[in-house]
Amino acid sequence: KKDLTAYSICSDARAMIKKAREDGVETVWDRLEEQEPQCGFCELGLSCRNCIMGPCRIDPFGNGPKRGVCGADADVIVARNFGRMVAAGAAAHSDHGRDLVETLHAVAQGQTTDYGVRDEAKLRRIAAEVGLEVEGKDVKAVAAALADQFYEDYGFKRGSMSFLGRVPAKRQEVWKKFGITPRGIDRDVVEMMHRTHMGVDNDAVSLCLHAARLSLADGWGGSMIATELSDILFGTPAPATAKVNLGVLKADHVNILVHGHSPIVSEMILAAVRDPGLIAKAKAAGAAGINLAGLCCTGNELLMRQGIPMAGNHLMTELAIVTGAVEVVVVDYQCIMPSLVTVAGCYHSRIVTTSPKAHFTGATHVEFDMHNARQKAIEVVELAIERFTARDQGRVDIPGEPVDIMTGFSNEAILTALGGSAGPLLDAIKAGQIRGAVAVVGCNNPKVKHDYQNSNLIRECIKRDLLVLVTGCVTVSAGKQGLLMPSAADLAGPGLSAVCKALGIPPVLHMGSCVDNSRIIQLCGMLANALGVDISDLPVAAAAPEWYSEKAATIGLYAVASGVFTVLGLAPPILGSKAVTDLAVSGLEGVVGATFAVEGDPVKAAELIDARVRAKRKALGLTP
Ligand code: SF4
Ligand code: WCC
Ligand code: FE2
Repeated sequence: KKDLTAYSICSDARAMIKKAREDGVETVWDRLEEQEPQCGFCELGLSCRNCIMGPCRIDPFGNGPKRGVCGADADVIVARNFGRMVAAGAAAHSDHGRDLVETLHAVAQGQTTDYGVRDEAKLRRIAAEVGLEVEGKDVKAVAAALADQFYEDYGFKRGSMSFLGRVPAKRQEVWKKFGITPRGIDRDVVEMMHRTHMGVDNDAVSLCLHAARLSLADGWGGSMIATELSDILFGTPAPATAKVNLGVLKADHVNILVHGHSPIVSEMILAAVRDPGLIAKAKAAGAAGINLAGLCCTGNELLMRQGIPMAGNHLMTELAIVTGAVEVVVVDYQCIMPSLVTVAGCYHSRIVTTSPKAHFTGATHVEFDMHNARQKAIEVVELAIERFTARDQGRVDIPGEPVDIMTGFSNEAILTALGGSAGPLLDAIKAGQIRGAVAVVGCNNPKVKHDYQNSNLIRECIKRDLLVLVTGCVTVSAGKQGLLMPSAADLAGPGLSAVCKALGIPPVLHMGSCVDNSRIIQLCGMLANALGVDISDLPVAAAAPEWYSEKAATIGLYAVASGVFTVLGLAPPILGSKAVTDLAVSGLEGVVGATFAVEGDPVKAAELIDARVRAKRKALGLTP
């Protein structure tokens, strides 16, 4: 076995990997080792299972087959595989968005009392923005009209998707020129499945352009709808402080973790843990109270809006259970390792699944819908209290002390902090105090040392006076290192540091969950509009240093297709095709004004980002 320091930079992670070994619990790292060496054909994108004349694979060294049974070459196979990957990511985000549209619809029709509109002002603002009549209408009527309008974004009934008005005119021209304006979320995802069936789209460039289009249907469509409706239903985030790392678990409390993505479930669990009757029951069972903490993106949703602490990110999900202190992990969908059921089985813990779309063999299924959510959440908390009585305190080990973080930076909150408009941010950028902005987002991946690339890239960026925006699992990577507090301004370059100290904000702003990358792309649109330029002219960049998921591939592609240079810490499975690789790392510059780069070293990645920022600043007539 490798030394513990090889796995993670976090002391809480290392302590729990050690405990997992002692307790005989298998983790993600053990299974990665068992899989190695992983398939080289698949890694390069050169294997195809799209029909049963196959499976086929192309020899990357040129000695074996150059074509699949149908005649598809390396370029077509790689492009098709990548296209399906992007489609799956868009489907995940957007189907999550659909659940929020259905919830808003149910609220509007009076079909649920469990949910309601918490931010009516935002509801009215968004409805007006997308062209609906709001004057003189009551909240339910506006909600009904907005839900109907968003339903149409999933199909292809109207000419244009609701939020394309947020896209700067110059960017819209680029999309029109290359035929990549998204038309409808479901339509563009389905079309990729169609195109990648045997014998349909057999040109790598054509496939990649459609992948770009469907990613835009996610970024400016499904994800954006998920973000905006979550704010309307659960409140628009505002700055607050909270805590992070496994130390947020409490040895004397009933501990419940929420994991997955949608606030529809986690918000109901939050309401239930605050129920005085249930708290009394927990006390009667011998606990000091009920403690709720988050994992992954639904954790981010509760953190952003409610200040609920974060126990960890993707690679911490198994390890959180290894503490022996977790009664129940409530999950909905996405990024939930099926191994959690096995890990829970080694302790007294239970995995509770809640979505009809996401069953896990061996888990306890408590299905949530719009009409029963509050009641089901109470049942889950009761199960957790019952489990507490089965906990073996002798096996409990909660490592470390929680670290303080600042959260809640929605675009609304950022503009408020700046005094109402993007003007002061633009002034700071023009003056070179803030040289640019970098979104550092995405996951963990056991192929790289946990949190190392995420947190070190952030350090390198802020040193260079680049404001950093984080979402998803990077939030926890940054938070545990103290980078989400105003005191981290001391680690920033002199310009950024001064701005942060004047405003009392951290140099790294937490903007939410993965679907909330839509906030960042919207902010880019606002900055570009304020300057009268395209997004690709801005001194901005994005990075996903430790990404693992199909969703992250989709986010990366919509960032690039929106004009944002994007650095990936691990290569996507496209290297088997020179044509697709060349397009990704250079050819796209001439199409959408941005490319991907692949760089796993955080210092080198920061240098690539810095070079982009310099070039863009120079082109805008600013000091580099
Ligand atoms: Fe092989 Fe072509 Fe079928 Fe893919 S689509 S499995 S390359 S025959
Ligand atoms: Ni978003 Fe990546 Fe976390 Fe899952 S929760 S692991 S996609 S960053
Ligand atoms: Fe996520």
